[in-house]
Amino acid sequence: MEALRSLAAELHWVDALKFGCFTLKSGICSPVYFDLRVMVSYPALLSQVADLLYQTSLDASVQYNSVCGVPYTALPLATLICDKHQVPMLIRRKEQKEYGTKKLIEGLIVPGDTCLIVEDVVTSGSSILETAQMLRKEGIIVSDAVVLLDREQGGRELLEESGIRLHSVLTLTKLMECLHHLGKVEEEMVEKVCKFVKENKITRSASSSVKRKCTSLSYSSRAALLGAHPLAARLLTTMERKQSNLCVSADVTDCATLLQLAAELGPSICMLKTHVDILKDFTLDVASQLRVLADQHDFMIFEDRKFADIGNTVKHQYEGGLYKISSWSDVVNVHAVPGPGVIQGLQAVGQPLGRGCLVIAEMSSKGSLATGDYTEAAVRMAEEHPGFVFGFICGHKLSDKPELIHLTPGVQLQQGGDGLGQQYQTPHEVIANKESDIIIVGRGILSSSSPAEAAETYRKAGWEAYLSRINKWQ
Ligand code: S5P
Repeated sequence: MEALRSLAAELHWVDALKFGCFTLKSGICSPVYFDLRVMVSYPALLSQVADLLYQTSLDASVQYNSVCGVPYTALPLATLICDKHQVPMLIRRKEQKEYGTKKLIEGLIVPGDTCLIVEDVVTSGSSILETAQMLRKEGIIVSDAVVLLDREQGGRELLEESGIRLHSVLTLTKLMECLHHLGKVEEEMVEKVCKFVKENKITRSASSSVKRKCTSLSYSSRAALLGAHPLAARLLTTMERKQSNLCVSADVTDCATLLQLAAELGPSICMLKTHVDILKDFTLDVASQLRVLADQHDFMIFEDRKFADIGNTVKHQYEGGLYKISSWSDVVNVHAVPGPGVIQGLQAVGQPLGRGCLVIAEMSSKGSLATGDYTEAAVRMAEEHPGFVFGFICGHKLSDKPELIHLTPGVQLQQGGDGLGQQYQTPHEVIANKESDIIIVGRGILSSSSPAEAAETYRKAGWEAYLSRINKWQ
């Protein structure tokens, strides 16, 4: 008990525990917030915590061959434990590469070995679970996790259901008791925190219902959702009617071929993606002809312009110049790198015209920097502009908002690449496993001797993958 009180006092002293009203990701106001990352600035505290974590696993008689810290806060803790007790360490990569063979677990992987997971705070247990799943994929056994602080909001029970026993140095209740005993918090705050914990338990049904909601809904039911962008609603309706989640990337260099492709593939697609700046003979008249074909066959035009400048510049690029993109293209896309101004600039032009925009949250190319925190920031940026942004370019489902549409490029019937960094996943992988909504296919179709037949093959593959995904939940 003395060790725990001294730990509580230390954590309080370094400002790792904050009391007040903190808005969580879910929008709930929490009376307490932990910022345990600051521990790295206090080496004595860091080793004290590492020792307590080790002792806790020892007390519970946990047997293991290696230790893996959940990134990032627990990485130094795992390092200290491994160094002091000479246990091999495994590192989980935080930036989950969606393409290629980049390893997700670094270190010597010995299938059949048991790994102990180390974490700083557990709320729902999802970060531990994610780490466990990655280790288990490599054949490593995960049966125990040790954590500094269990917030007692249901994480322990959810982990138990996945075969992971949770051992904690401190629970939130015990921590509050210690702080109260030390005179650091008032009785009133202790009660407030206890009440919060009781009222905010995360249960299996609550955590899976969101996932179920997004991945099991049909395109047409998502079209009817309140909050769906009108253009997204129209697109989802078209997809259901044409039984197509196929966007063809018409990367051709002359207008005659572009118009011919649009006419031939029109019945099979929900969207046609263009790069008008690679056309050697673009005219606005061609854009008008393309518009007529789009309306006739009910597909959307997506000019893959990838805007990436300040708001004022992209406004001009979207509206003016030779291409006058906003006058004929339903959809454009943006890089998140300039910050929200790029969306606001485009929105000023596009929203009054009923256009929509996609945020590039991930890229299919090898070595892409659009991963991890960048991707998360891009998703937030999209969610913050619902009037104009209706989805993402990405490798897998990123947002739980069912009204946002995920489009994935880098798709072919066989996995592989093109020698210039492009990486391909199959339609089934993208739609059924990665839970994206639309496949974007270029050369897989264009290089065929019969693009119309190839488009039908891809349409069917994408549609079957979609049906298998939603039927899984029925
Ligand atoms: O990350 C991306 C984003 C896009 S929009 N990776 C991509 O490949 N694209 C585009 O999708 C790319 O510019 C090209 O037009 C298309 C893929 O073509 P494919 O021939 O490799 O299928």
